[in-house]
Amino acid sequence: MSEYIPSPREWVAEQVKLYEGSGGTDGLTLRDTGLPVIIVTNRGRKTGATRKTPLMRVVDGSSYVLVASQGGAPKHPVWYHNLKAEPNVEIRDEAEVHSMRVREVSDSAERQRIWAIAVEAYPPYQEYQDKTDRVIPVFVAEAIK
Ligand code: F42
Repeated sequence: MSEYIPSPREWVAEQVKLYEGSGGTDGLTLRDTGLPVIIVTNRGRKTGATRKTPLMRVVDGSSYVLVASQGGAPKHPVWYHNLKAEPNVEIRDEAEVHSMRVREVSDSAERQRIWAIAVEAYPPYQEYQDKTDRVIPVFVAEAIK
């Protein structure tokens, strides 16, 4: 296992600590929204270190949908580039951990369908898209067969 480097954002690092430290029984939701969160464990594309990124839990059948919204910021989050470089990840959903591979959704019809699912799960995604010039990237994570 490579070294784990926590997020420099304290509230994010705290959520990971609580969620993972409890084995997926505590810290499961985003702040005061009550909406569920997953933890994506991935590799840093430059450091090779283990990174852990909490994201909203968006499900499409047995796949997870990962939305690189970063609150509608002008730039993609760093984890977007990490996932493009190394698509094999682990996803913790409460007490379950799945080995998965992500792919960015590029087909526009597929993106439209997936985007609607994401916004239903977490409505602020639409506000984030409306306030930024970039097209917010969306990944689908599927179990490694
Ligand atoms: N972010 C989202 O984009 N979407 C969500 O649905 C979402 C939900 C969510 C729920 C709970 C929660 O606690 C956080 C949530 N976030 C969500 C925030 C998310 O977890 C990330 O914090 C946010 O998206 C920002 O991601 P980021 O990867 O840009 O993080 C920054 C702050 C960061 O960690 N930067 C590191 C640093 O040191 O500056 C870089 C870490 C890194 O990956 N480095 C790479 C390496 O090799 O190790 C190299 C980077 C490079 O330069 O290529």
